[in-house]
Amino acid sequence: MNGRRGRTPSSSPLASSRRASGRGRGLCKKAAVVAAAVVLLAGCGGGGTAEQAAPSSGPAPGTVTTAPDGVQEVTLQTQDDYVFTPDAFTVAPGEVRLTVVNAARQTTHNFRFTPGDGPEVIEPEIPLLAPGESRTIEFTVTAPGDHGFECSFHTQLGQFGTMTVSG
Ligand SMILES: [Cu+2]
Repeated sequence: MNGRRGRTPSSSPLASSRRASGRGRGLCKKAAVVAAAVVLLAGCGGGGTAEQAAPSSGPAPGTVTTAPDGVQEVTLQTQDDYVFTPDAFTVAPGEVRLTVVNAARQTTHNFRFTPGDGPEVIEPEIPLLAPGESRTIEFTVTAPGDHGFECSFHTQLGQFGTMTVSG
């Protein structure tokens, strides 16, 4: 829609809060400094793979696209329920960059490929995904077939999905 990516450091929410705090002038100089510091912290928190959830940016969840570096990219979302959105997607053999966005307000999830399920082992996982957080893993698949994935916290509640590697 607006074409902005969630990882852009100068995305609009930050920019607008910076403008708003600058308007306070003499009265709120201290507040403005504090606000700027908060913006800076928010801007560089978490390092490489953690970023603020931005469910409205980028393609719809589950849509597999190819990045400029040739890697397949797909984003899944979790919410305050026990469902992956979507719970199934298909990639071609090759490199995959998978992002899980936890759009929940209260529920912590995780993501892993179900051990022992699938034509080959995929080790990368997201051990913890707090509300509002998103994380990205990368892996390579070579063998066609279905890989089950899950949130290991909520398998009892049926939080499973399937990634198919096409032939
Ligand atoms: Cu979960």
